[in-house]
Amino acid sequence: MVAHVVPNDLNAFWMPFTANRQFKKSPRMFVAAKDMHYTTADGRQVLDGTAGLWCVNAGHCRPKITEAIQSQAAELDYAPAFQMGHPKAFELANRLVDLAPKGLDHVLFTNSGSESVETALKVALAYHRMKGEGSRFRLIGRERGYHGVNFGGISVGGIVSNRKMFGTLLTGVDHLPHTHDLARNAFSKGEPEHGAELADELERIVTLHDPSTIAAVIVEPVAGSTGVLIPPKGYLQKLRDITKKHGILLIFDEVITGYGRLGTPFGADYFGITPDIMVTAKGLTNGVIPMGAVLVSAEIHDAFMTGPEHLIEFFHGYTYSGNPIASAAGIATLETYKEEGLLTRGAELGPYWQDALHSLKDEPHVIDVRNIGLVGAIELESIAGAPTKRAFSAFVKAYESGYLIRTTGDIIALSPPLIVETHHIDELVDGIRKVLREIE
Ligand code: PXG
Repeated sequence: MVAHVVPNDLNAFWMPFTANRQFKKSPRMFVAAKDMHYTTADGRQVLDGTAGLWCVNAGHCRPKITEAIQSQAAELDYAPAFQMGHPKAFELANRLVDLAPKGLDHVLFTNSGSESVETALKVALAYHRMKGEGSRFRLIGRERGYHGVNFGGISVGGIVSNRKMFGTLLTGVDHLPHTHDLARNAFSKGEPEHGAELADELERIVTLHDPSTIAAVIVEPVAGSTGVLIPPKGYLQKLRDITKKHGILLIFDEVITGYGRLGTPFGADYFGITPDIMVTAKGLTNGVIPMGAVLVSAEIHDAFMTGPEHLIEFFHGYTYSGNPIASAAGIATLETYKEEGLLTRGAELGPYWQDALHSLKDEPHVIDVRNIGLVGAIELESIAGAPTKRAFSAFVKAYESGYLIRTTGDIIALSPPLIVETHHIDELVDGIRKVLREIE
């Protein structure tokens, strides 16, 4: 039985990335979830078109994960993360290394995507210094990139509204141009044809600052949060070639693309490109317990393993790094993915997903449809003078009609749990079709 309880005072909780006043006037509350659906406080079922916030890749309330968390909480609730260990953190790290592209051999645990980003940037800076190249202090991100909300992440990130209120940010940061190009690439299926040359901008930036000052380049293989920008064919390979040529580390932020979203375990596998550092979170624990993991190459790790053995090699970590309950959840999640073939399910369902999404091409307001793996986006023409308003109405109407979608700007982003069936895809796409026909 689900208790249909709604708090009667919504004032105290200042909600994250939310239109608080609008929400509190007409709240949207979930009280339960199972597999592909949520139950709302008023007893309706809502189809999850976004895997929560791109994280519930195995669907909701999966027994193996729930049980692992319950029994771990009763057995070893917490163990100090510094100078002490517990077996499950090591086991999870080993499993991640087995799953990850060859060459990423060591894992640092965090509690979120944002912390994973900060960790990766700090590893990159410290690595060069350990190698005697402390002059490499610059970090290169990309316009429209999203790397969480902490200071390093918003500095290399490129979403203006997430940056402009927060002062000077990190110094020594530069940005590649984004790759969104509707004029040439609208309605692309999978990787767009045009735009690989935008990676050459990295050569220009490297020349401007001199390679000897640049530590790392960080990009999302597919930019998610900004509205699903899929890299043009050949673009990521160019970034890999240029970074390698100049001794610059390449960091893939795979917080969204990791754990099966593209139909491969990681985006790196999809594109056949191995970064030096891979940032993950979200799907690592099916979104159920906060946890992130940063994978690094042996070369990076080994650069720190010098000096007297009683000394700490890297002055970084969190109270909850590799927390026992999070580790148990991570292990159970990876087992669930494996048992059900979820990390490659996106490849099997991808063609169906693509056809379904592109059937929206001629619906009102639609100026682009794009897709890769089990991710999709429908870009709408903005209402003149009121950007985001049209997509927000679509979001509210979809919710009222029983579908959870995400919107950013005037883009609808979709990323269902990887257990999605074709009938769910039909239902979701038909639901969106109806919404597009109803909104202004
Ligand atoms: N990197 C990337 C690529 C992300 O997408 C983060 C870092 C930060 O993760 P945490 O766990 O600190 O939130 C993210 C998170 C959305 C949406 O719908 C996207 C994210 C989070 C919430 C909503 O666009 N991405």
